[in-house]
Formats: sequence, C-alpha cells, structure tokens
Amino acid sequence: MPMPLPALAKRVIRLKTVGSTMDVARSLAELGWPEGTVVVAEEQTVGRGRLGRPWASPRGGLWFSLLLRPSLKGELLSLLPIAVALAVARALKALFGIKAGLKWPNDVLIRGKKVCGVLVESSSCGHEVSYAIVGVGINANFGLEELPEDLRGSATTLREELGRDVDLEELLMAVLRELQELYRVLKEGSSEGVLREAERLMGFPRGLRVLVGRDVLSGTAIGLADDGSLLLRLPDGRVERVHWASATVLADQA
Ligand code: BT5
Repeated sequence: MPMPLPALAKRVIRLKTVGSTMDVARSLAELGWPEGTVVVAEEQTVGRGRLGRPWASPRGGLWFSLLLRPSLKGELLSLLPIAVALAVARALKALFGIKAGLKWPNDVLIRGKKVCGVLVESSSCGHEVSYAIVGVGINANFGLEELPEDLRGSATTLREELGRDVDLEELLMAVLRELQELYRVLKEGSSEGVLREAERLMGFPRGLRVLVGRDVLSGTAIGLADDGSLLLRLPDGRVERVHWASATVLADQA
C-alpha cells in the first residue's frame, strides 16, 4: 500500500524552470496559500543560499520550498534550519542507508562533502511571524561535472555516492514526513532531543573557524544553545554564542 501523503504536502506545485522556488513560494504566501504548500522545480536559474550566495541548481536535483504558517515564536523559527537539515539526514538514512553528517547551521554532508543546503526565510508582522519559507536543495541525480568547477571539491551528489539515480518524488515525501515529525516536536516546545541529535551529527566537540559579520572567531564548537546558536569555546576559555543568521563556518579543523 502506498504511504499516505504527509500533511505538510497539502498542495504540491510542480514547475519546470524557475528563478528560485523561494520567490514562487513567497508570492503564494502573500496570496494566502496555506501551510503545507510546496513548490518544486526541476531546475532553478537563480537559486540562492544564505547571505545572498548563489545555489547551483541543475536539472536532476531536488529543489523545493515549503510554506509554513506557524504561530511561530522566535525560538521555534531559529531552530527550523537545524530541524530541516536533520529531517534531510534522517530521510537519507531511511531511504538509502546513508549516514549523513550535519555542518552547523544548515548543511547536510556525506563524507564531509555538501549534498544539501537549507535556507529559511520569514516574514513578520510586528512580533508575529506571518509565514516562513523553508528552502531545501539536494544534489541528487546529476554528476559533479554539472556543478561550477569551484564547488566540485566541496560538494557531492547522491548519484556520486550511490552510483545510481534516486526517485525524487520518494525523496521529497520522505523529507517532508521527517520534517513534519520534527516540526510537531518543536511546536510542542520539546526541542531538547532535536538539538542533541543534531549535535551528534555535527560531531562536536570540534575545532572551527567562524566568520561572524567581519570578525573571524576560532575555537572549539562544544554544542548548540536552546535557540540553535553555536556554542564556541574561545582560546581564553570564554564561551561565545554565535547566532546562525549572520555566521558562516570557514574551516573545520576536526
Ligand atoms: C545554502 O546556503 O546552503 C542554502 C541552499 C538552499 C537551496 C534551496 S534550493 C530550493 C530553494 N530555492 C532557492 O533558491 N534556494 C533554496 P549557504 O549555506 O549560504 O551555502 C551556499 C554556498 O554553498 C555557496 O556559496 C557555494 O559555496 C555552495 N554551493 C552552491 N551550490 C551548491 C550545490 N549545488 N551543492 C553544494 N554546494 C553548493
């Protein structure tokens, strides 16, 4: 019997080529489309990452955005990127037996190479978050030669890892199913287990160099704070809380 569709896949819009699924999802959000609206594209011409960085999105990948309308408190929103990355790691394990790792704050890695990136954008009205758009990009059915040359050393794809192509629809539904469960747990306010599981997959403690604004901080990542911030122990013993919104891990010294 086929698995029932996850409730987070209430309406799935399938497109061939778009600029970015984030923009389509945002337009639908502004028009009042419900939580669980998913926009999937075969290819993106201007896929984006965090802080205005480009995201390469050739045909064969799984590129989608999911609209959430949580009566979100700020803390829940700040945990979303980690929960989404965790959902992808769980789905890769469940479907393909892949043991993926996480790189704070929002990357999913296989053998240390980036197979997936997560982007969360939100719109607020006063203190209320009116909606959040979760963007997920998974390098699936294409080879490294489809990516820009400078990314080939740091990225991987499921085809490279498995030596075969995967069913993108099955992958999409598996990620949404895992995310639905994690989202439920977060909404209940019980983020503890999610944070500890993410920490395990991030392989803490490990030495990191993190760019925060214009400053570079070097230290040992020792864990995640309640809001998903990185707890970085500096050489002088102080523990710095680094919020993910403005931070990028430069180098992993583990
Ligand atoms: C991310 O940003 O990793 C978030 C990526 C989110 C992409 C999805 S696809 C569906 C939805 N629509 C969008 O337009 N975006 C979302 P960040 O942590 O800033 O990482 C970006 C960096 O990853 C770039 O600067 C490159 O170094 C690298 N990169 C770009 N494309 C890549 C790819 N396909 N695979 C691996 N690394 C990539």
